[in-house]
Amino acid sequence: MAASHLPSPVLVGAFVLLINCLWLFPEVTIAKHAGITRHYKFNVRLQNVTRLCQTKTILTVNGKFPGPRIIAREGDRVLVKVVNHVSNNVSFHWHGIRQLQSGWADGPAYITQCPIQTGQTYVYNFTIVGQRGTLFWHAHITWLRATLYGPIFILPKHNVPYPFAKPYKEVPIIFGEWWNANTEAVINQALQTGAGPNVSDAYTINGQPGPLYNCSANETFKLKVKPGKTYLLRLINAALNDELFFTVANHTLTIVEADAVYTKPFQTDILLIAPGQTTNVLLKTKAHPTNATFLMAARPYFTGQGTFDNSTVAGILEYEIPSVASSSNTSIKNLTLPTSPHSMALLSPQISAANFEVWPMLNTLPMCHKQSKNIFSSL
Ligand SMILES: [Cu+2]
Repeated sequence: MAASHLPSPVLVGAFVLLINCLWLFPEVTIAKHAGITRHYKFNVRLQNVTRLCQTKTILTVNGKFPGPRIIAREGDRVLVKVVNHVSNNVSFHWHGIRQLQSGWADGPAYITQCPIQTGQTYVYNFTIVGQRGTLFWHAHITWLRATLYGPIFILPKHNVPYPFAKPYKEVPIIFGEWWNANTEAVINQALQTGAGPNVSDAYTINGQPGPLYNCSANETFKLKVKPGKTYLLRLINAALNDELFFTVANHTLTIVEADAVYTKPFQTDILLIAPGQTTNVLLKTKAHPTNATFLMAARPYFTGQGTFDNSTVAGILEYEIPSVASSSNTSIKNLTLPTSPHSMALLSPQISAANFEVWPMLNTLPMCHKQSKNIFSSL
């Protein structure tokens, strides 16, 4: 029965068909390497929040301030279902996402879409192509982005490492601006009078103003770290108007990415980040820290006409060292202030222009790849 060992004509035909299919539709063969689809749901809701000893009602996503993080890999498709439970019209911008062939998902109200009305739902649908690093999302109608914002972590594709040693932990550091007044009233007044909007009452790190403002010592962002580890700080400036200088006392930052493009790594003890910009930095913690806590701080610098919020937001870098007392009773007086000339100027009320003249140069980042900045997305 030798014939029974030969492939039947049906099997041969099926095999030929399969080969033809793979030839004609190569995406079938690479499907398992392509991105996946990630689903998020954004419920836009009101929430009472207390800052600087005043409670006010703000718009939030899922009751969180700042809002939830979106995590995806390069090549993934992201679906965000937004449900509007508030009386304001809303829309969301995926700030810096290139939106190749999906411009209708970009988000600016009245530009690429009608805003999402009260009680309505809209699904944003886009694929992240050729970008990896940190971006962020925020509302894109009137001034709702004052409280509606959150990070976007874009990881490299599966089995593609970072072009630097894998960090021990990744942490979002989101700068924002806080007004005690209703921010819609602030922008409406400015539009009616033609003058600039009233300046903010505080800057925030991850929604917290920190100990340098009145009545906010308990509203301080703390980053607990272990000695001798590398942390990836994903910095996002979600402030409305102000370019901010950022530093961590007695620590050096290594910049590795800006606006979802890797950079040639370089070290600095201070950096400038403008509203809408993002950057990733590596922070290597000391193996044998002399103190348990260090300040991290951000503040603007401005030489033009007009008023601005000339205050400093601070957070705390706290080493988890068993032999050192817990930070629960840390007071501002015990904190180590930055000692470098630049950093001292940053926290000094008397700012010397001479100290600042060189700082804007730090914003010129060397890029690894000849990729232009994203010109498709608006602020
Ligand atoms: Cu934007």
